[in-house]
Amino acid sequence: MVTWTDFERATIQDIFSKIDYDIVGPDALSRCLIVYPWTQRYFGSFGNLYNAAAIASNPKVAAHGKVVLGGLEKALKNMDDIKQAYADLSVLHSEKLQVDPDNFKLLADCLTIVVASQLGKDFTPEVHAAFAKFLAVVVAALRKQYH
Ligand code: ZNH
Repeated sequence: MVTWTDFERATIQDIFSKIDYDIVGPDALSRCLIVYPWTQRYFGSFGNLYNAAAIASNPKVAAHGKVVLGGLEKALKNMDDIKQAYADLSVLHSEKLQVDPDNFKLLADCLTIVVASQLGKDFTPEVHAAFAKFLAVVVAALRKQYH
């Protein structure tokens, strides 16, 4: 059972209130596809992922980035039981999409970088630590239904 300090709760809420969903989701997903190109294999239906410029301007990548951020919002709203909130999403990634779960961490790292660049000096080590914990719980919940 994950427990959160008041600081962590307030910080996670604050991060989500400050970031621009329409930028962070698309930027994090496109960064993941560029930096870790093997993650592209799951997005065969997204058309041209030929180079960094194509990925960054691909409307399907942008749309899916927003979907992923919507997924994070679900975790935000269910911080006391992210595993339960993510049960169906975990089954989907495992059984239907067959995404290698190691990739969740890679996308989480890209999310961290993009959020850091949006928050600037507000992304202190303490804020970073709270966000890292949140993403670790999200990644663990996504992995939960893999066996
Ligand atoms: Zn995922 C889908 C979330 C990661 C791949 N996703 C999805 C969705 C969501 C998500 C919400 C939708 C679902 C439905 O529809 O129902 N993801 C998510 C999150 C994360 C993720 C939150 C982390 C953080 N994914 C991921 C990765 C990958 C993926 C890493 C790879 C690499 N997903 C995916 C796919 C899909 C999804 C492929 C499907 C898409 C379409 O549209 O088709």
